[in-house]
Amino acid sequence: MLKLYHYWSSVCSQKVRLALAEKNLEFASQHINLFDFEHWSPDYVKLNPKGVVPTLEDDGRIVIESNVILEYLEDRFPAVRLRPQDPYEQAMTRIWIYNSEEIAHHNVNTASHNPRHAVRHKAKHHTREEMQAIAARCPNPIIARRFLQRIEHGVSEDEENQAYAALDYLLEMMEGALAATAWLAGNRYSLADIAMAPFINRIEVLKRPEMVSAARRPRIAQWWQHVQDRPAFKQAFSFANPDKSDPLQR
Ligand SMILES: N[C@@H](CCC(=O)N[C@@H](CS)C(=O)NCC(=O)O)C(=O)O
Repeated sequence: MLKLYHYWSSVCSQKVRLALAEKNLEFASQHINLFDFEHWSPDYVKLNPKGVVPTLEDDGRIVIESNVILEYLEDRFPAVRLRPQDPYEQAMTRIWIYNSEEIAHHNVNTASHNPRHAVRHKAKHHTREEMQAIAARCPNPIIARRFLQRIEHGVSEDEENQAYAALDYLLEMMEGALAATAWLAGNRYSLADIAMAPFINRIEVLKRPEMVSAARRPRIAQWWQHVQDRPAFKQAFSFANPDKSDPLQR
């Protein structure tokens, strides 16, 4: 039995939901509300000592890190293959999985703070002291420091600009890769596409959606349409926000 601990709009959770849907795998869903800080509760931290989502449980065995979960699902449930057979295409798959972690994730996270994360924190009406007490519960010193820094100062314009510059650079590489093949690692949809798709979805609702527009990056725009046309995409992204008080619903 598979169980996924995830948050509806978390890009890392969306990757895993995409792979589960492509592989037609059923799973029990445990929504972890990041803005009620459920990911720092003692019970959840026992599963995921980093205090982040997603976490996959497979018959009592725990796997963390979205990209590791993608690889795990591929090896454990190979009936629907999402890793190419060709060694070069496998290498390209690993590059895009790596890019999703090295470049996409933390820069999208930075760019998401002011328009998305801060808005939700504000809607919860915590006092500064309450937020500091919440940070003290975070098991991960890297995330706790970032959290404290952001509740005090937000994300500066300069940090945002740097994040967008990194994303622009990544998108340019992606546009280049899609000149050669229909999908990121070859002519078949793969874990490479799954690792990147949630970031394109997110960029569309941030401050510079033109970065992925058809006018600016026609190959990415076409690829993104093809991703969204997949039934598994529709299934994975139909997971609605259970928190109806959340000001954001995409
Ligand atoms: N490298 C990790 C990153 C996990 C991660 O940072 N997840 C985000 C959501 S996409 C999270 O839980 N953030 C909570 C926080 O920063 O407080 C993975 O890919 O699973």
